Amino acid sequence: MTDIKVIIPAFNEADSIALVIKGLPRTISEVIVVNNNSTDDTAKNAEAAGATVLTETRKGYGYACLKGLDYIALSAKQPNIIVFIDGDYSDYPEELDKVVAPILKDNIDFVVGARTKGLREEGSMTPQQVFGNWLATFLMQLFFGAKFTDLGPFRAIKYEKLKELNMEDKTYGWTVEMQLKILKKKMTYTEVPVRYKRRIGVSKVSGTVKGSIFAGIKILGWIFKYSIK
Ligand SMILES: Nc1nc2c(ncn2[C@@H]2O[C@H](COP(=O)(O)OP(=O)(O)O)[C@@H](O)[C@H]2O)c(=O)[nH]1
Ligand SMILES: [Mg+2]
Repeated sequence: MTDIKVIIPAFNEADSIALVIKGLPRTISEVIVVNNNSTDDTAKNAEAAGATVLTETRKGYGYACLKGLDYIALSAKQPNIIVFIDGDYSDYPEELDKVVAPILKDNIDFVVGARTKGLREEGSMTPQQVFGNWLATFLMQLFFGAKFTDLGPFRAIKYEKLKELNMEDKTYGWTVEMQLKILKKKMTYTEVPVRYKRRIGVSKVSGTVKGSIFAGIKILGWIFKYSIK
């Protein structure tokens, strides 16, 4: 039986976190919510919905994901697959089966849920987010011949492969770092189109000027770092 664990980084997602957890297929062995200094009921609601709740006090998306991985490394039973999904209910958690399917059926190492234009709700991604994703994936194609079209947060990877990546980004470079390392290590990957809707609650990243600029710099920084290697 394939063991799948889900990691959800969450910062003030009290109104959406339970919907994400409950929307995931029942076949998941553990849902791990990494609460990052939330000042609302994120932790309480996640626990009530059946998730394992971890606390990471250092602020940052990457810090939260790394905390989840540290926890898994120490747990009794290691999973075969790790899925990442955001806590804001923008993704459709029930699409998890679709996202992991290429790993299960075709033995692919890594899958990105791509928020394809026709499938995402209008306004679910900000213009700067659409542009940033386009630019990042365009540069990855130019420099590395990559076939990604998105840096979407909803993604699945074989646990053994993820360990080999030695992930280190502490903030919003997390998604692009993973994709660049997949390319560098010549692991196999694919994308599946996923739906995407307007989030519940307020955006912490792309909906803020600071978040957008910071994320943009981090993402481009990773790409240029790899392009000169
Ligand atoms: N752990 C952690 N998660 C964060 C932080 N900022 C945002 N998130 C989470 O990361 C996900 C994406 O953030 P979001 O605000 O939706 O960004 P957007 O999709 O670009 O608008 C959500 O699940 C947030 O709760 C943070 O500093 N730490
Ligand atoms: Mg979001």
